[in-house]
Amino acid sequence: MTTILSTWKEPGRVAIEAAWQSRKAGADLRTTLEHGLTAAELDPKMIAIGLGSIPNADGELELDASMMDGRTLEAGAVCAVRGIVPVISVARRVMEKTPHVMLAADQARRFAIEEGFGPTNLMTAESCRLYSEWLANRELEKEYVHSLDKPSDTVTMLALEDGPHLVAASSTSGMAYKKPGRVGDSPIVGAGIYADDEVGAAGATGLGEELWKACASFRAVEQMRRGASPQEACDEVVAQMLRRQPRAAEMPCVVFALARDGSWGAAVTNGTFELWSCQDGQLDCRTYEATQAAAIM
Ligand code: SD4
Repeated sequence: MTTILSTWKEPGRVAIEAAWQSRKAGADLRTTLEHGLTAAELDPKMIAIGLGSIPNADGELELDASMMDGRTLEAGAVCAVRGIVPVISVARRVMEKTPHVMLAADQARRFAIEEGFGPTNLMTAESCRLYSEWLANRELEKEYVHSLDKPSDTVTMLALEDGPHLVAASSTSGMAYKKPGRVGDSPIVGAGIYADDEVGAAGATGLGEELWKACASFRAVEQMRRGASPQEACDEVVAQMLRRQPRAAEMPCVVFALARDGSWGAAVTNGTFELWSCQDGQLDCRTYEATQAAAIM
């Protein structure tokens, strides 16, 4: 049995369908998630991640991505990379071809170019239009206000196969119109993703500053290590965020987890969150609401 999870309705569907196609054709879990995220990154109509997503306050796309293998605890990540897609593939190469975990900004781009990735203009006509609109109204806007309307600028995926063996991966354009150089939780091992075959895997999406401070993914996996179900683990992480981090209540902060026995759960601090699942090709999309975690505070 192969189980794949993927965040957010639209980009999540593109990613999970592509991931399953790849898996069906015989891909291992790393390649399955790489192909899933690549499909969403390269789709110019998908404003969530990669090509044609929402730029920073300078009108430039800065992308973050990460991958972690639960068998070996190997991990690779890139952050604030401009003009390269798919960044998930660059993150995987950092994991597999360097002794490091993360490469940043221009030096990550240089590594990607050395690895054969071609520099690309990532702004589409639509992302330029959205940016111009934002620029024209920016005096009226509060920082991150657009992100409240468009929370789905990240796809985080978890995958499990018999063994059990797990891999986690994430790709993001980060917060819409973010300060140039800003990096969120998604490429940070323990914040945006975590995987350990001894226990399970977890991922995060939403307001990255708060998820990072909470070490959300690592904490969810550690809750499961102590015996919590994935749903209990996510509820506890979110409840603690709501108790200790007032900003976490203002925007969706999501943590979701997949245990090595194949069960999974998710929780969100504010609003709603859609999580796709695929069990040997059987697709489902479930909506999680903030009320459940708030209730156990
Ligand atoms: C970030 N966590 O960069 C990402 C944003 C996100 O859906 O998940 N949006 O903070």
